[in-house]
Amino acid sequence: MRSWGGFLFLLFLNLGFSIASDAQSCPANLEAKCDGDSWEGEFFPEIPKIKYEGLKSTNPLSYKWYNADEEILGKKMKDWLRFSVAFWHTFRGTGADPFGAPTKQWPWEDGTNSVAMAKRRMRANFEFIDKLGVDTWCFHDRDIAPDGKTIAESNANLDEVVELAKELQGTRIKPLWGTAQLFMHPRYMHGAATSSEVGVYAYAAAQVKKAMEVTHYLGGENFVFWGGREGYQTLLNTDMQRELDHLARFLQAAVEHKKKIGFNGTLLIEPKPQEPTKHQYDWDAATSFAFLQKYDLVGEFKLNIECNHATLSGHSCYHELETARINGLLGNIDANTGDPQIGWDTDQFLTDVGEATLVMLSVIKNDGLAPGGFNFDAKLRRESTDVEDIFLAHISGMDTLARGLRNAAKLIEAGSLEELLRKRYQSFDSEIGALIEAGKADFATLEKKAMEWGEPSVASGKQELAEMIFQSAL
Ligand code: XLS
Ligand code: NI
Ligand code: NI
Repeated sequence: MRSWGGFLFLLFLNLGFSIASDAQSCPANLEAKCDGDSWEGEFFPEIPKIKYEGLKSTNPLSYKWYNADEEILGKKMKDWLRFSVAFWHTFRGTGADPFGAPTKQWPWEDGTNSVAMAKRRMRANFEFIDKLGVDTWCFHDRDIAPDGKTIAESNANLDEVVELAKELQGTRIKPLWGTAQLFMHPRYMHGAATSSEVGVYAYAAAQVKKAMEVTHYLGGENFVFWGGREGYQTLLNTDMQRELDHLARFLQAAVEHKKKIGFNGTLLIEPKPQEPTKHQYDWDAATSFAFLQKYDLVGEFKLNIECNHATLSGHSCYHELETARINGLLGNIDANTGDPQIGWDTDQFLTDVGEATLVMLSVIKNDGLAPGGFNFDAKLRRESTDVEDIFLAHISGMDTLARGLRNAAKLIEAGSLEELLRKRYQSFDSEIGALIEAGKADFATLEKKAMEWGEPSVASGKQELAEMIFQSAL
């Protein structure tokens, strides 16, 4: 049995937007330089730049599989993978859960949610990104800058932090994507674009407008819509048709605004079946595709597939990726995984090599994800409380996907799976098969053939062989 109350509370705490009430530390050796955003020390003085050292290395602060500039199937590893740091988990995650207070006491936090604190955190973010050696980051408007009392005040807070982010990004770093956080504030309790309150709908529009503008200003390459509260708790009080119409119009307005401001980034819908609502409208890739088709939004949106969301909807990540890919909708991946024994969005770093290999098979077939990439929508475990753990978690997530890429390339180069697949469908390479695939075989033609052929011969599906081939690449 799932306890939804527990889920909501868990989500609230685990998304990392709750601020520790206990004042956190600021190292004494920085003296007065600890206040405001005037922190002048290094945030990660013990951590060097992370480098590729290969499998022989025993240094945990090194890459064993991820060699950014190495070419695999004609593309550099960094271009296949396009790794990105999720600001909310990495810098706002506190380790709090429904049963306990925050466990993480990052030395740079002062326990406040001030703009000055937001700016100092931003400095930590860019030092982290630089040491990890990745090129992109992802953010929600409200996790990088505090909410104000009015929209104008919130926008001003955001502008101040974004200005610093712009400076710290330099020429190499940019957002993989930005998004508006439309699920935490109580005003969004009935949803944002699907709220029953028109005032909330307008407020959400104002927030998305601004978030899109700052993403554009920072050179962001995509903009995400995750409908955390776009759904329902009970259909008895919900006009589903009206809510879906509102959501579609909201997304249409986002397209219009994107064009108006000259933002060329891809708009992405991130499916998730539930949590925090009992039922989210963007349940999975197929449901989202149907929605986009119904409202004539195909061509304007792609999908951001999150592996943990895939398993929540009863699919594998590979299924969701392939559903998106074959429909031309694979835009980005929120790289994480769930726990096989836990039924909610645990947002763990993906460390399963088999799963990573399947993920990379899809990505290779998609010829990469650009302008999307892999966003580590993943958090440290509650019990991981050393600053170093933030690095270790990302390194292991990056190495796992890099290993998956190498394995997937091996499989593709060996060609045996491809050959198995080709053979399995070869009866459709016949004259009548070609007619069927060209849409020219009517039922009368097929009936005539079936009668002529009699009982068809049916070959083995070779499932065990397929699995054997797959295993041999891991
Ligand atoms: C929550 C989502 C969220 C989106 C961005 O489950 O994964 O973090 O990626 O709003
Ligand atoms: Ni996500
Ligand atoms: Ni998620």
